[in-house]
Parts: sequence; structure tokens; C-alpha cells
Amino acid sequence: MNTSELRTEITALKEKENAIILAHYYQLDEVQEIADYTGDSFGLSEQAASTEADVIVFCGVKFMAESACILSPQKTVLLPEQEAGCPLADEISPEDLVALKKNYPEAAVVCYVNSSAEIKALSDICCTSSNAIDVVNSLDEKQVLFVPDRNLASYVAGYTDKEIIAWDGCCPTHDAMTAGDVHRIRRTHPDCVVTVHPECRPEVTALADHVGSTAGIIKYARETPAKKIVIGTEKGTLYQLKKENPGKEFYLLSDKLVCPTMKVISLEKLRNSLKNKMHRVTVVESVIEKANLALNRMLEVTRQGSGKLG
Ligand code: CIZ
Repeated sequence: MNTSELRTEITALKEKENAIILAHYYQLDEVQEIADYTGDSFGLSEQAASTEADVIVFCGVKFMAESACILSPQKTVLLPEQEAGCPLADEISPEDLVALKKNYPEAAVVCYVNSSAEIKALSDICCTSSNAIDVVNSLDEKQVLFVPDRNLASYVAGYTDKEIIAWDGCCPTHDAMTAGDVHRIRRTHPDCVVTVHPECRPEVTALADHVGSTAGIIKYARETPAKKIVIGTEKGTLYQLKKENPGKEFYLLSDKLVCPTMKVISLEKLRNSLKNKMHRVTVVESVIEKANLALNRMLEVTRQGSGKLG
């Protein structure tokens, strides 16, 4: 079956099942193209929570599909490839977090959205890369356990007077960027601006013109008068950037900026997922209840926030 036949079948199945297709910015271009909505995990969760569809096909990684389940437990949430995990989310286990909490009984626990449902359930509040600073500064506690990304934790620490105790995890894709990559790209394109994700190392964020979440990078690219923009985030983001800004040139900070697990969903797997209602993602009720508190607490802060990180 060719791409156009696959697209036709997916559209027909979507209608038959009253389904919505949500795709993360890091997905393959053809998946983003057929999606009803493309966004970051936060935007996608909001869509999942407000949709009238019965079935949500989540083209992303498992923790994102779990967030959709937590926010709208009455829906059927499908992940087209069950191996689509997140190496960062896997860096901390519930047992690790329980042990850490015992060592810091006075601390508030903030978990980055890139974490399992169980980690969210053990946390006081969740955050995304766009609202992490507001979330941390909203807390009464002076001490904050920040899990699982040490680079985002370090970035946030620069914008708060809280004591941040970071879990030593990272996103292998963003963490692979180095100061040398920034120097090299500036030599090649002296008239460029560089915007990077806060999951990059401090040596990289310190050299960038702008630091932002994926959605923040897309906004910056739209608003900057610069015509040459280097992005330090996952390659899939180029699809949206080029679509929105036909008059600008975009470059990847490094060709290592490819998240392997974000590329495992194809049009064929998407079709199979809709056709065979697989792979259904579920979260146990007791976990949903607690994780929902952490997610909703974050939503509340976001509504009032200053949006420092964009
Ligand atoms: O929150 C997300 O979707 C991720 C993984 C990164 C970002 O900044 O959008």
C-alpha cells in the first residue's frame, strides 16, 4: 500500500472510530502531517482532556499517552507502537523516588512531565519545560527535589532562590550537545541566532541567544527578525518551523538531534493502531487519582504564571 492509500485508510478509520490523532512535534513529518493536532506534551494533554472523540491515538511516547489517560480516563488512548518509551522517563523508578523523599522529608517534589505516571503520583506537582520556573517559584517549600532531568533542574536553579536537589538523569539526545557544537555552527553561520532546549547542558544553554521549550522555540522563531535560526532540539521540530516560516532558514545544532523512540511510529503503525485498537494505554485508578493532582496543580500555576521560559 502506498502513502496516499494509507492516508486514505487512516482518514476513513478515524471517522468510523470517532478518533482523534495527536502528534508530538518530534514525530516523523508524515505523522505530523496527518495529525489533527501537533504540539508539545502539554498542548497535547490539553487537547486530550477537551476532545469529544472516543478514541485518542497518541503519536508520541508512553508517558505522554499516560498523561492523556490521567487527564481523560474515560477515553480509549492508543499508542501505535508499544516500544515508544522515553529514556529520560526511564531514568528514575518509583523506588528511587521513595528513597530520595525519605532523605529530604521537608522538600517539595517537582517532576518533569517526562516521567512515568507512578512518578507523577509520588510528586507534589508536575512541570513542563515551558513552566518549570513558575512551578518551582510557586512552592512554599524552600527545598525542591527536581526529577528526573538534571539539565532542566540546573537551568531552573538560575531563576529561583530555592535549593534545588536534582536527580541525575538526562535526555540522551539533548545532553549530547556540546559547547563545541555551538561554536562550530556560529563559525559556519555567523549571522545566525541559536535557540536551544533547557534539556541541553548548562555549557550549551549559556552560549545560546534563547532558551525555550519546543513550543517556546517555535514562538521565538516566529517572532525573531533573524532569518537564519539554529535549533538545539529534536529534529522533528523542523517540520513545524519550516511550515510556519517559509522565508527563514533553519539549521540543526547537530545531526545527533534525533530521538530514536520518537521515530518508531510510521503511517502503517498508525493505520494498524486504529484498525486493531492497539496498543491501549491504561493507568491504574489509584495512580490516576494522585498523578491527576500533580498535573492539575501544574495547570493551576500555568494559568497564573509569568511564562518566564516560554
Ligand atoms: O514537553 C514536551 O513535549 C517535551 C518533551 C519537550 C518540549 O519542550 O516540548
